[in-house]
Amino acid sequence: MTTSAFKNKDEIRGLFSAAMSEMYKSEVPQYGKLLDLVAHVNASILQGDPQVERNLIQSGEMERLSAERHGAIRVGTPSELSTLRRLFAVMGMEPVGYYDLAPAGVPVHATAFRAVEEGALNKSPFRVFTSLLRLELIDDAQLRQVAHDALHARNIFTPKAMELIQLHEASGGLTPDQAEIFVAEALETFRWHSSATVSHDAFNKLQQQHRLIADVVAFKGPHINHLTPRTLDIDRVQADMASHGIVPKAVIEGPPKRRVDILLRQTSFKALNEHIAFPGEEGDVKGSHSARFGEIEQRGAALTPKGRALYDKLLLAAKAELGAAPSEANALQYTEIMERVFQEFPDDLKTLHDQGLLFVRYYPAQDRLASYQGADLKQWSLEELIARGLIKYSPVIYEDFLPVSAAGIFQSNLGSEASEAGLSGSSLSEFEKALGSSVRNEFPLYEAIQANSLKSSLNAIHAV
Ligand code: OOG
Ligand code: NI
Repeated sequence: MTTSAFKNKDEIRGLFSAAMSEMYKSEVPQYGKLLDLVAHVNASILQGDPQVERNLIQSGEMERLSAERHGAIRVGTPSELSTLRRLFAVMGMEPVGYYDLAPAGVPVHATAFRAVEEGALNKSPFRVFTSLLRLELIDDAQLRQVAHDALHARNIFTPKAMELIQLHEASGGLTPDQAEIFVAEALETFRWHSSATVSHDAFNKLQQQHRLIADVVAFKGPHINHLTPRTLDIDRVQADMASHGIVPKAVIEGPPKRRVDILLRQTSFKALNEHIAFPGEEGDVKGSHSARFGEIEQRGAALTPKGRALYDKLLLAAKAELGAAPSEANALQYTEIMERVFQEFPDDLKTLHDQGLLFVRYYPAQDRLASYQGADLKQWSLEELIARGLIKYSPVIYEDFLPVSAAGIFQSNLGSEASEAGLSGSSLSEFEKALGSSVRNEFPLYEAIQANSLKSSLNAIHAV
């Protein structure tokens, strides 16, 4: 079989993300409400500023505006994690970035499965933030055993999904028919199950240890716990949630509102309390659990290591000044502190670029090139070409996550017992061992986009 007979992996990812969205909307009606609000806000932004719409059409993003950008799941064993890696590979998604949530008191470490090529990201940017529970952090040995047994007794993948994963590995792709079956079978892994696999008593004990532990251990599978569409104005959606009957988390995670968006801003509605049944209790609803929520995101420029270090430094300073976890009680104060502290972060594209704080995509200014016919453009440095308006640039969009923000998202959905005290002992090498492969560092991916764009811009200019 020739490779062209295979279904394109980006298309499989697109189908999967659409199927997941449909499933989640029917499972969590509140999520459908959030989608409506986001669509409403996006539409009014587009109406108010035709330039935004032109930009989106030009960059080919318009049709995907309302498609989800990411989702998240949490798994319990190395084998679950490594099989997920193989499952996501069918859809062209690779593990990028390592996120250690232990310092924020959340007993997981994580990666994001996503497409890495620019063209692939444009086709479907859908990613899955995937956390591995660190069982060793359960200090009660008996409870640790209960958790271990429950996790090892379950199989979160359907036999057909396994078969198609193996087929993909053996032949390098799936035909359109196989891909369609794969999407339906893979979806099963992410479905919600309203009955727990452990006793009510064990469930309570797991919850007491950490709500997250119960969420991962006590169910048949790693239900998708949120999906996240993109909004054109996150502050508006945050402000409007309450009047739409949606309870927002206290603060927007990530950088404050700025002229040049950087990294990632996120907020969510709080996880809903859902009834669950326990084994042996014959459909008698005995308990409840809150795990599933809806989130929105707004992405900005990817920062260089230098820019990222400045972001981390300022975020740390702002959090230290607040002196407590952000909450409803100090939300206004948090926003005031963040805006003030982040004044140290340049907020115009030229300074950000000249100081090497963000990654950019360079492009030749075709309209200006004509007037330089015959000139020896090779003698000019990049700075000079930019100063003469022959090379322009725009920010490369950040495609990854932020550990402090992720911890904030976890905590706002785990209730008040979420601990601020740091846990210790996780490591990238442990995670990679569980994953069965290394995770890619995100910085070289952005670096390559910038370097390639510079190279093709210079080629175009030198060809004049
Ligand atoms: C994942 C939280 C992290 C994000 O957007 O930062 C996340 C989880 O709650 O499982 O999705
Ligand atoms: Ni998220």
